[in-house]
Amino acid sequence: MNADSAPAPADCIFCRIIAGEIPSDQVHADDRVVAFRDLQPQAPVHVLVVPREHTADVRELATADPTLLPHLVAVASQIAAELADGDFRLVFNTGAAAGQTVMHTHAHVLAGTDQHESTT
Ligand code: IU
Repeated sequence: MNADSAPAPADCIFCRIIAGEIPSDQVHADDRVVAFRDLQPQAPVHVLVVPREHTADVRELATADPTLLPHLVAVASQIAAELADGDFRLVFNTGAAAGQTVMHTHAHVLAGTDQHESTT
């Protein structure tokens, strides 16, 4: 755990997916992030890029480990190039009032021909 991040809640679903306790359709994994397809896709390619270390949201991540953000963007870019035409939207819902439902930092990568239609 990073000194600036709170401990993960025991029931964090994304921590459990990262640990392999819950299956996911994984498209990328490295020592810092994993990426898997969203269960309820809002675009032809809808992947979540999730830091392995638990933080609640991107505000907390930016403080806890600012070097992780450019890596996350690079992974998103690689996924969009591999699974779509390379163009993508990157969305961090941040806080419940902004629509965040899973309180483990994640970036939505939305790509494919009609990704501009998505409201995620
Ligand atoms: P949000 O930004 O916190 O609202 O997004 C959470 C996303 O996680 C949402 O798009 C869900 O469909 C997705 N998701 C998932 O892919 N697998 C799960 O087990 C759960 C949520 I819970």
